[in-house]
Amino acid sequence: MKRLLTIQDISCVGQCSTTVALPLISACGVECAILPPALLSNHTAAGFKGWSFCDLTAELPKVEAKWVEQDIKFEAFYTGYVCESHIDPILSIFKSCAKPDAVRIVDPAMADNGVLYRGFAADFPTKMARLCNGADYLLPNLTEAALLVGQEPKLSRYTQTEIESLIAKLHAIGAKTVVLTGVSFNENELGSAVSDGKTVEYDFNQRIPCMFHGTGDVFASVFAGAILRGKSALEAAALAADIVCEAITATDRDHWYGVSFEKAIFSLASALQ
Ligand code: PXL
Repeated sequence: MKRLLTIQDISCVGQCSTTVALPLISACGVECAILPPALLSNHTAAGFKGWSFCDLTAELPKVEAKWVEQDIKFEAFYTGYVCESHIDPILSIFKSCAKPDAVRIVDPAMADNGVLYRGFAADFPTKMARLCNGADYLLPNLTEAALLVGQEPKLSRYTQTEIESLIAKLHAIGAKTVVLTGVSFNENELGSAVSDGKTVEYDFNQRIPCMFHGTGDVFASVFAGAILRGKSALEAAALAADIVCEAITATDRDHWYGVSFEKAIFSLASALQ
């Protein structure tokens, strides 16, 4: 069994980050170690009135030192929501705790719908770009992609030419494979563009006309698990999108802060059996 380290916050309530990654990656049949660089009472998205934030930056080098001392290494890293002070310690762990050919999966979780998440400064995307440089798989949504390359996020539909130009810029900041989510060329479909730097391939599902929190984390977690189980980037993106759709469909209308991904775990485990 392969061992992946996920580095992202623990939001105690809210079905995002680590509380999504751990169960979904486990369901993929991949061992999931965790390193939370911050502990929050809940996520920061609209709906919650506020949040507590315990920064664990100082803990990161201490954890790293113990892992180095004991020769604890990982086949893969998957990073999600992190803050500026976490980036250098994470880059150090990428180097010191990597098995040969360890895979880096970076979800630059920082923005959606044209705006940065509450709490991030306007220059944060330039900091996040440092974590994206060298990513084997970079998983931004359209807003994150634009901010990472210094473009104004666009809320109207992108053309295929615009999508592919955005992808080229993401490769230029150092991403090997780009999986751009939230791509849509018509009203009925929503999906992702997967590029290895030579070819761009697309995967689409029927659009579900609702906005849910935490779907990016479900997508990235399933993607990471599927990659470690030997799927191609396109196959992993397609499975991740199917699981997101199943989770959304299974979520009660009044369940506002996340998606009921728990109800899609059986499908996920079956798909990767
Ligand atoms: O789902 C991404 C995410 C993760 N962690 C925290 C967040 C968010 C999105 O808002 O606030 C703390």
